Amino acid sequence: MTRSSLTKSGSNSGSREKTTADRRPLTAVKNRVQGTVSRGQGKTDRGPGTGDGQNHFTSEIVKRTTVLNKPHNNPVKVIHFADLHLGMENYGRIDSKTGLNQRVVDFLKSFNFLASKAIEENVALVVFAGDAFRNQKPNPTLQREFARIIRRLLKEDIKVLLLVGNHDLPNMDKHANSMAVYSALEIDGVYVANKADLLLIETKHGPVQVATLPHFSRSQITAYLKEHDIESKGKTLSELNDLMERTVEGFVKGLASRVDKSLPAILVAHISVSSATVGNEARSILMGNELTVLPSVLQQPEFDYVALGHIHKFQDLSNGNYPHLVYSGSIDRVDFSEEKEEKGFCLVSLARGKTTYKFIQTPARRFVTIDIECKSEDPTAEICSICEKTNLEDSVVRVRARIPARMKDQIRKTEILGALSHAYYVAYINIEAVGEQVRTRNPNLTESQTPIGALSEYIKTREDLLERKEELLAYGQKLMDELMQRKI
Ligand SMILES: [Mn+2]
Repeated sequence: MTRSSLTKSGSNSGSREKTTADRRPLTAVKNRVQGTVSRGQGKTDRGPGTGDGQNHFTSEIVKRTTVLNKPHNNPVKVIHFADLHLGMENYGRIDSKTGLNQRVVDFLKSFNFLASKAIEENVALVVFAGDAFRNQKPNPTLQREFARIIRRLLKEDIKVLLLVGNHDLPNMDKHANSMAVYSALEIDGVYVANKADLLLIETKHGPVQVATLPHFSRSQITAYLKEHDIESKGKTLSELNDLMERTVEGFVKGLASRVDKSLPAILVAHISVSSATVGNEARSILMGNELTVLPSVLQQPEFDYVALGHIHKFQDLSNGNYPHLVYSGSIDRVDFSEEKEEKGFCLVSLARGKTTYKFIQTPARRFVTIDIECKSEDPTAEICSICEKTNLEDSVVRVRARIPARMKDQIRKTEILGALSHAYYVAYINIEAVGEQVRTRNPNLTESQTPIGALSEYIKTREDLLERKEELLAYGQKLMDELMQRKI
């Protein structure tokens, strides 16, 4: 396995040599094409005071004039994954071995599985489509664990492209994104993309063009429009959406026009596509707070594969057209909304005009919902029996039982917990009482009533008792008399 490209990242070995002769002529081109990327060496548009989040949009068109090396004949093997969300800790305890939350261990396990697959399959490039951590401020432990896996890939001469997603973005433009340390260190083989750009990455299987479209918030696009004197005021919401979608389309077409058609090209984007099926992660999309684009905006023929991130469900939106337009989904389950989803990543065989891919499942944590409609006279036993019979090994489980309201007090939760002891984690047990009559308070029943007066009012409301009214009142009076006597 060649380690030739690890010139800067490897400090523990002096014996590595640059062997790839075909790499040299590309360097100049590479730097030019990458000019707008925040890798430190990109000097082209890093004006004074520009932080990591600034110049989010590509501001110049870099034209390549140098003739590139011929691509290799074989396809380039690429892994596309997204939405790692390292640091999600719901439904997890601290793992005593590692000191990490078990859910973090789960996500790392899936990520390591991906790295092993990349090595085993001799992958040349790993494309990450955004949202590395739960938020933009991952703690040092999470950063270390993430870096360890990136290092595993680099050691095998696998190039890594990290696209900035919404969860990676700082609140302030001048602050760093969650993966900015990789650009600050200028680690050879790692590319952090925080703006619309076209990169040329020389992999061990040949050159690959990667067009990058990080997450854009509506306010960023509004600012962009303002900067470019495009009027966005006074428009209706739908007119504004159209304008924003056209703006993104302009970015994509601009990138597509720069693609060298003799080489394979990928578009990687962290964005929501209107035809996608969304889960919990996308509440803001459904609520219209987020920019959404049509598949056709991204599915430009200049590209051979469109690697999407943001939506956690794996899905191919290409609708029979070329190139494939794919959400790889997240590599592990974040919550119950992802219970039924397959989790994994895409192994792409990238070749000009004939790219294919397959979905590979990760060993993601199982989530299981047990829904029970109780019918028997002992709902606890009924719930326990179903829980015991369900395969809950290594699973996060929740129980949702519906029981007749009159039995509500009979539920023994400790017994149900016992019946779930073979699960990895019990999220919750929810008992819903059904058929409970909604009683409205009779306005005539007040504290100023005598007990017998109150009983009389009550009987009036009960048709089934009315014919025995006198009898019931007599018994009631008798009881009251006895009570009064005892008191005395
Ligand atoms: Mn996202």
